[in-house]
Amino acid sequence: MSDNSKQKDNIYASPQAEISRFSFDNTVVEVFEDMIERSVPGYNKIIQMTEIIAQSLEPNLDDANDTKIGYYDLGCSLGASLLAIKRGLVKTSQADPNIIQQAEITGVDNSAAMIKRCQHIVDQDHTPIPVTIRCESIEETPIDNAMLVTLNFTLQFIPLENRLALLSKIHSGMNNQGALILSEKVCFDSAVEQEIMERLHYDFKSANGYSEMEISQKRSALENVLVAETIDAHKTRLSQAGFSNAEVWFQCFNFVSLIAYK
Ligand code: GEK
Repeated sequence: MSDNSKQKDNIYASPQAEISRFSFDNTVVEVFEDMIERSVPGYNKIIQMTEIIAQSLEPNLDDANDTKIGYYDLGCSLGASLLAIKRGLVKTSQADPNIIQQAEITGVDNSAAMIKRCQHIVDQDHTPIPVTIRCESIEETPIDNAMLVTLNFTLQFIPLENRLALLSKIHSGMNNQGALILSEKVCFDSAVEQEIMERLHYDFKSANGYSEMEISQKRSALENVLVAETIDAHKTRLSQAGFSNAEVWFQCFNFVSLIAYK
């Protein structure tokens, strides 16, 4: 399943006397593409569909080209989601070239190592929509006239008590046609469902070449770092933040993606 051109994730392949808290440092950045593809079922599908969703939204474009329309990828890592948005907008520009002058894509991540590599990747893409990469906490990022915001597997790393404020800020900064893609690892109220989904996720990782020890050491490193919630908890919070609709558009085992409209 994995692509040989990517550097292989071996971070937890040998036994570690003490497992430190997972962090998005240089070691993780080096293997990140391989790690996320082999660990998150449906990741590539979500990225692919982000392009389609970006294209599906209909911004109010004007001939004067003076209203900037925001597209934000919060927790952008190496920029996979923002590049998918960019591909979608480039296709949109074939029908309405004004999008090239009006769209502004912003990628935000608070890992300096991730941002450095992300900027390098983004610089290789010469299609015409401008992209700005910012190294800061997404809790600090101003959101302005946003058409699409992606929070792909990032809200799960934000302290629980800060999540509503973040979603409320995103909602306030969106225009009336705007949408949010929220992708997360989730947990379940039902112990049986939890066990089934966790086992299937384990089997997915195992089929992708991770050993039992790697899976277990990574799980320990992520404990209290990645805090998953139920789909209902996400829907309730999205509604509290002001979103009118929040629907699951994708699920694979304990990984889901929701789309919420302003
Ligand atoms: C993708 N969306 O490939 N502010 C900014 N960034 C943060 C914060 C924060 N407070 N907390 C964590 N991050 C990507 C994948 S990875 C998901 C997202 C994963 C960043 C962190 O540095 C990392 O790059 C990203 O969120 C989460 O579509 O690895 O499971």
